[in-house]
Amino acid sequence: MTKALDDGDPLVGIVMGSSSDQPKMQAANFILERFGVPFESNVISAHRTPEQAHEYAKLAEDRGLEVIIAAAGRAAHLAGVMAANTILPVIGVPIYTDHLGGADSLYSTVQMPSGVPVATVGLSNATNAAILAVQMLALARPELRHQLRNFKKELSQGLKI
Ligand code: RP5
Repeated sequence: MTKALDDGDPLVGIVMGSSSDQPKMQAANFILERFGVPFESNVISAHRTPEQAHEYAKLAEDRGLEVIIAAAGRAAHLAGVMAANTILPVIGVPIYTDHLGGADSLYSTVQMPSGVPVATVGLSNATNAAILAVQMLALARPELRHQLRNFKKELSQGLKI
C-alpha cells in the first residue's frame, strides 16, 4: 500500500560522504520540503564507515524508504555501494571538488557496470536529484503529480531554482 506523505515517515533517504558535502546538498532539502516529502539526511561514508553504509542500504527498504539520494565527492563511490545493497532506486549526486574538476566524482558515480544502475545527476546538482526523487514517488501519488505539473508551469513562467 502507498504510504501517505503526511504520515511523516521518511520516504527519501539522503546520504552524503562527509559533513563537508552538507552545504551542497541543502538544495535537496529545500525541494523535498517544498513538495511536502518527508526525508532524512545522514553523513555516511563508503570508505570511512563502510559497515554503516552497507547496513543503511540493506535496511532502507524495510524502514520504509522508497528512494535513496547518495552524494559523494572524489572516487568515494557511495551511490554505487548503496545501489549494490538495495533494490530501491538510487540517485547519485557527484560532488564537485577542486580535484580534477569533479571528473573523478562524476565518473565514479555515473559509470556503474551494467546490472547496478545509479541515476546520476549533474555535478553537485542536489536540486535535480530531489526533483527526480519526487517524480519517482509521484508515480504512485496523484497529489505529487499535481504539484509537479504546477512546478513545471512555474518554471515556464520564470521560476529560478
Ligand atoms: C568524499 O570525499 C566526501 O563525499 C567528500 O565530498 C570528499 C571530501 O571529504 P572530506 O575530506 O571533506 O571529509 O568522501
